[in-house]
Amino acid sequence: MKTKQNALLSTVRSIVFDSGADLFGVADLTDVKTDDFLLDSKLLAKFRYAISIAKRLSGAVLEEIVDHPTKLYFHHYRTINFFLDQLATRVASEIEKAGYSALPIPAAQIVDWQNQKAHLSHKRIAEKAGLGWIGRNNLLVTPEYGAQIRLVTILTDLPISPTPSLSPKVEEYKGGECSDCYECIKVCPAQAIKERKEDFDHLKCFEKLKEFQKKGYSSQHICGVCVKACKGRKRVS
Ligand code: B12
Ligand code: SF4
Ligand code: SF4
Repeated sequence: MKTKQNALLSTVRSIVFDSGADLFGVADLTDVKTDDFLLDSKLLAKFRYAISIAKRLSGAVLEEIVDHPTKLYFHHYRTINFFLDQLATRVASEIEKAGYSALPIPAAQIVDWQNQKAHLSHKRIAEKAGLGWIGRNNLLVTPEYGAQIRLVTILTDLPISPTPSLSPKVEEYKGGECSDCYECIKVCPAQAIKERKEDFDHLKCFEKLKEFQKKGYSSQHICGVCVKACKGRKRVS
């Protein structure tokens, strides 16, 4: 039984990396706050594990961003969402073929527009799966690529070992987490990013994104400025 599960996990990992995704991790949901997930509780109860996948954004596309989103970034944003949704569907169907259950969660679909909430938080799952930490910019920051990634999640009942927490890896360099980096604070056009990540001003950020949308930079609420600034381990090497 264990051998069959391990073989399936290794097939899933191959699908993920062969497709061009960049990071992969597994979270045990028993330790994750899920009471605010917008999923039917009976459905959610079926799944003990979550697979978290990250795809790196193009450095060249980000290069063009100065203080607002660009047309290239908007297209890239949609393309990466599409890529992640396709990949999550493939992973889920591979798991289902082997007799387990798996639910791909959309990369960027809003369920509750008033409160700007999706089915679940990909950031929270990715943090638990050891991919990175929540940075001053309120985003999931990875040592490898900073915040220059997009995320997707697949919930499953396939019993798989969770990936270890990132903390030892983070502590290896310069005090860990954001430490003495303040790059995103310097560039945020809304002054929404503060010294303490808990003080991140969600409303100021959201107002700025609405303004960008009204100006016609994109038909969706995107920005990219604090994403471009956040380069991960590279900033300290
Ligand atoms: C809705 C949404 C938004 C909304 C509001 C965000 C929100 N609710 O937190 C808006 C339009 C403002 C937004 C902005 C951005 N987003 Co957005 N967004 C989402 C989406 C679709 C759902 C988020 C969600 O439901 N969260 C549920 C809550 C409960 O969980 P949480 O996010 O962990 O919890 C936070 C909120 O509750 C927040 N909060 C607390 N009080 C308040 C009050 C208000 C008014 C708001 C808005 C938030 C808020 O604090 C919690 C801790 O951070 C996710 C995809 C997903 N399914 O995760 C992408 C996602 C979070 N966004 C992403 C990105 C990249 C962005 C932008 C950079 C835009 C862009 N693409 O250029 C900015 C970044 C803003 C920032 N610095 O945080 C990425 C993050 C990748 C990463 N590296 O972390 C995600 C994961 C999409 C993806 N598939 O990769 N986003
Ligand atoms: S998305 Fe833009 S406005 Fe919001 S925190 Fe990042 S840089 Fe600031
Ligand atoms: S740019 Fe620096 S301070 Fe901001 S989130 Fe990234 S690592 Fe943290």
